[in-house]
Amino acid sequence: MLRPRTVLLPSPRSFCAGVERAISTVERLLNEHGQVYVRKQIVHNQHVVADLEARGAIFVDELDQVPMGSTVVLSAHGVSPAVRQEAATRNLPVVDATCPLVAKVHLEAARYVDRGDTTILIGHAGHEEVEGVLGEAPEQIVLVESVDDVGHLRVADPSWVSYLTQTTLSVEQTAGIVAALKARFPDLKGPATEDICYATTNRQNALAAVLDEAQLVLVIGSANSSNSLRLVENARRHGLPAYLIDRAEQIAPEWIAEVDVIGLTAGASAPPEKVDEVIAWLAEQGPLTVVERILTQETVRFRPVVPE
Ligand code: 2E4
Ligand code: SF4
Repeated sequence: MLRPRTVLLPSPRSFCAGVERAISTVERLLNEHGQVYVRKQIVHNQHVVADLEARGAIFVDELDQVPMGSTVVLSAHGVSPAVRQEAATRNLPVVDATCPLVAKVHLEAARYVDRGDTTILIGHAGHEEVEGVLGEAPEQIVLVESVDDVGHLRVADPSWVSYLTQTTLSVEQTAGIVAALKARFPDLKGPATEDICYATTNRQNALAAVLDEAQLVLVIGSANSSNSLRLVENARRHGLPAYLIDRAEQIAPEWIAEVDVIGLTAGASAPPEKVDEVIAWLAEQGPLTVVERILTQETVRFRPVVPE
């Protein structure tokens, strides 16, 4: 038995409105048809994908793996116009589970590009959301990942530059990049409201509120989940050991051996049951006190997806 421990549970954590909506879209189609194709992981979480797969969802990487005429769900991270075009060409009815807050970034990108701006997208290379937004105008949207990248930017006309961001970035890191962009391009224009979404921001702020007390941070989420990774990074920047885990069994005994206070949170795509399972596992190791730290209540809900 280990010594008594406290778990601090920041709230909000786990599923956001966009994830709930994307998962229920697949569930509804499974209830109606028993089977449905989904392009890419509906959200970046192993458990969610495995559970839907067991219930009949077929996840594919690209649309050419979907038989002609079969309905295909597009994941919460959004797609480029080229993917929509391909679906139309292949006669695939599309059910679009793109989060409305990602769709908003696409609309902004199209607007900036239409008025002729060089559009700078702050985000992580290779991420599906970034690929989708870049696809709105590959020759006019430039990706920037760091302050360093800002120094190397080349733009057609420095007085016609706009920026956008991926929805799941670190609020703090992004502020530094935006400041560097503004210093380089004084006429820089940006979105009316922040592109980093409410769920990403709330999860980061809620975790930040326990970082002074915690000695270790565990973030439940999968390795390709951008918003979950940002939580781990924020905790590490605060000087704490922090780990991303999918399940309790991944917790190494030495992580918790000398620790009295653990901060435990979950990314926006990680199911709430996984948090309960980790708490149950920690309680098996020794006496445990669980304290929830509610920073804010989330009331955002999105309308269900309407088939196109
Ligand atoms: C769509 C947009 O983007 P990230 O890798 O964090 O996605 P994940 O599926 O982990 O989280 C939900 C989500 C979906 C976040 N932003
Ligand atoms: Fe939408 Fe934000 Fe959730 Fe992503 S994290 S699905 S952008 S609400």
